[in-house]
Amino acid sequence: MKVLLLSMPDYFEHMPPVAVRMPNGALTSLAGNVDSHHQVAVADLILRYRQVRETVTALLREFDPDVIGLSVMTFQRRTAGRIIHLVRKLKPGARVVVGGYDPSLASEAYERMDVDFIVRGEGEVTFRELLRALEHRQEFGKICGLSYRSGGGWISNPSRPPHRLESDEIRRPNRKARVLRGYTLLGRQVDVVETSRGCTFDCSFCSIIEMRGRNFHTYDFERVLADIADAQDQGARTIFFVDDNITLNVHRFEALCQAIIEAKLNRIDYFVQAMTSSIAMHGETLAPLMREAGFRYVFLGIENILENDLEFLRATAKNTTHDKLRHAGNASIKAIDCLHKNKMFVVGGLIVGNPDDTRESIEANLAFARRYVDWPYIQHPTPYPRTPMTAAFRERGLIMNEQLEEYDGTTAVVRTEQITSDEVEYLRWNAERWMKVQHMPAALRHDPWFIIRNAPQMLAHTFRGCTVRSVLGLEDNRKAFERYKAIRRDERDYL
Ligand code: B12
Ligand code: SF4
Repeated sequence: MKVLLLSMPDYFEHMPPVAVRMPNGALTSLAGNVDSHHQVAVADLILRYRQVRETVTALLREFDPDVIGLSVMTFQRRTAGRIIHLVRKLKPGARVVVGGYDPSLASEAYERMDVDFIVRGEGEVTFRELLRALEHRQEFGKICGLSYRSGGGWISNPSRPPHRLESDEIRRPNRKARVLRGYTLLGRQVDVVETSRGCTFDCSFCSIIEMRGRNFHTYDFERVLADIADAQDQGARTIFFVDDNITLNVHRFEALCQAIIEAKLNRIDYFVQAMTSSIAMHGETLAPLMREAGFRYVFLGIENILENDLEFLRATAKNTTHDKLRHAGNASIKAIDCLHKNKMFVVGGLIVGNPDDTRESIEANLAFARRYVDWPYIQHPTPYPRTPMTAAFRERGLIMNEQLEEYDGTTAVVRTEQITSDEVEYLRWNAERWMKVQHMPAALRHDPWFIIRNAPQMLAHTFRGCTVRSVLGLEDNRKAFERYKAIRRDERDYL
């Protein structure tokens, strides 16, 4: 069978396609795990975000797929709906399958859409079994993790337990299935690699626990190194580890750094997401190893610097450090210092606009970001399906916006008890633009040609809505903010 797998083109504020166009790791993993006689094409639509209709149309004509799979996050649901509509018009006989976080956690929404199958949770084995059943015209009833149409309704088979990632249960991704080119992270070809899945924490804003429960499973290093080498062979010079929480087992992470060094795969730039507590408590040994292994940017889940907010986000434990005397304290500054001393950059993940936030508490977090982090990744709490945080916001009547295409993390869709969502977003937007500019010289030193060629476009993205008058302070910044919001609204219309 011919299978076309698509990821959505929707991007968000901190990932402007001029600088960041990252592959979707799920699709190549699915492609690597179907039976080998199927022909699979993977198309990441972020690579053609301005020509989505044309690209999908051309792919359907040229490839003529029997099965079309879409990977969807919540803020991409509207775009997914439009692509499904297009696919149905152009290829009415093809089967449409959806998977990923949104179809898994809000499957009822997809039951109302024109799709044939919903794959809930991890997809490799479920999708493999689905293709077998389609090929041999078998029943779907025994395929765990699958929802399918039957008669006038839907049947949801029992969930599939999380994969343990042992031996060859999940084969390596098939990157050769990609049919579009142009992945980049600041001008260097980027790829994604997984070393583990899952997390045992339960932050209230995170979808991972509802998606797969609290567990942690790892791939062996032999597989991970082979996967990195494959990405490198395909041209990658930068690799993003997409693990949910690679720092959950620090000793394993240290050993992984060591293995990367020994395998001489340390000329690649690595990006990773990390917990502040792990870095703060183990940084003395871990951070030098990370540096030697090639880690360059570390996304730190700081979440918030105030205790009340951390409590609301259920992120206190992962942001607390203990010293030898068992004194506890916030781990953020210690973790940041440690990374800086070892010449790595900190992408500071903060969440502002929580229910009890005031203007002062938001300003305190923004001031922290200005002072300590190299690249701000500040978001607003976003009520994604079935997270505990969504229930808390709903109970308090603080969800102000139900337009899911705006649930991109940097659009404030909830208010606090004291300030409006618009005000929350304005405070972040106003501060964050200038923090991003501060990082330009460091980026210039690393990738001079890319920055010289693309700085105007990058600045134009960061400052969209602004005019010379607003930058010089001759016009109320709120007017620029209103223009930015209007531009952002238009950008979301991908087809
Ligand atoms: C790595 C990552 C990123 C990376 C890379 C994204 C990329 N291009 O792949 C970066 C940092 C860029 C990123 C950005 C964002 N992310 Co992100 N990200 C993740 C993370 C950590 C891992 C995802 C991953 O690659 N896993 C590995 C792959 C193999 O697994 P998987 O994606 O789950 O896919 C499996 C199944 O879902 C299923 N499946 C998936 N697609 C399909 C399709 C078909 C047809 C089938 C059959 C099955 C299937 O099968 C796959 C294999 O088992 C998750 C989870 C987490 N712990 O936070 C969040 C997560 C996916 N991100 C999320 C969000 C919201 C975002 C942002 C909007 C904002 C943000 N929080 O940063 C942006 C938007 C990006 C953009 N397009 O502009 C949310 C999604 C929530 C939701 N309900 O939609 C998550 C769950 C985090 C959270 N907040 O809880 N993200
Ligand atoms: S530590 Fe990270 S992956 Fe784990 S629950 Fe919290 S946000 Fe999600």
